[in-house]
Amino acid sequence: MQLIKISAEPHPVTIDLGATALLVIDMQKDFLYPAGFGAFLGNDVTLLQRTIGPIQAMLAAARTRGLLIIHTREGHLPDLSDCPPTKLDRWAPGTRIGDVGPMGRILIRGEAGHGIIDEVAPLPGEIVLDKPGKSAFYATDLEAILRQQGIRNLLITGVTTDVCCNATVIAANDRGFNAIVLADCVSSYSPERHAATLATIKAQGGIFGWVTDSTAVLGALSAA
Ligand code: TIU
Repeated sequence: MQLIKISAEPHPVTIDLGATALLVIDMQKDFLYPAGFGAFLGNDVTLLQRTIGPIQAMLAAARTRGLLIIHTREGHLPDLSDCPPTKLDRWAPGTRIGDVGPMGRILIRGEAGHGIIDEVAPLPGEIVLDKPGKSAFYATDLEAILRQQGIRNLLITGVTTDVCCNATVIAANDRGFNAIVLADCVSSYSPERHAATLATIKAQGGIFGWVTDSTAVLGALSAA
């Protein structure tokens, strides 16, 4: 067992590195690049780009320490058989999942826009988990993988804070995993929703988990 103590809110958190995984959520071109899904929803995708440097630093540290690394990608099968109609029909035709954009069909597995951005690309041997929902636990093997690997703590990074990161944190908490969110490694298309989501996660003594940042985690790792 190798314990590290991370400064966090609402209080410090001590974790065993052997039971800890780094989760990199949906760092896909469709969310971070212009003319992808995020942009079609009316968002300024540049707001997400500040996460890239801190996530690169966390990936480097996790690789050095041999932490389990799991990258996720939101997306659907080409025939949309795994995409509920409710996830399509709220938006105008031409901007929906499966429609054709400059990076291929929006949020469809195998298309260019569905891919993870080069800056945080997975290395061979790292898990890449395709998910059809916002939560990384919905209709995926994530829970089984974590239990088989003896993981209890999740370092949460990726996009967006309020949507896929938040959905995953809530699902992780209900399944008995400690969710530790790195504030500089997550971002939203709305700074207000980013702040509100982090405030909710750490409220009430840490009702969903903890909020920290990459500086605190990297500091704790180098002190270990
Ligand atoms: N719209 C938005 O903020 N996010 C998503 O649709 N998916 C993820 O957060 N990955």
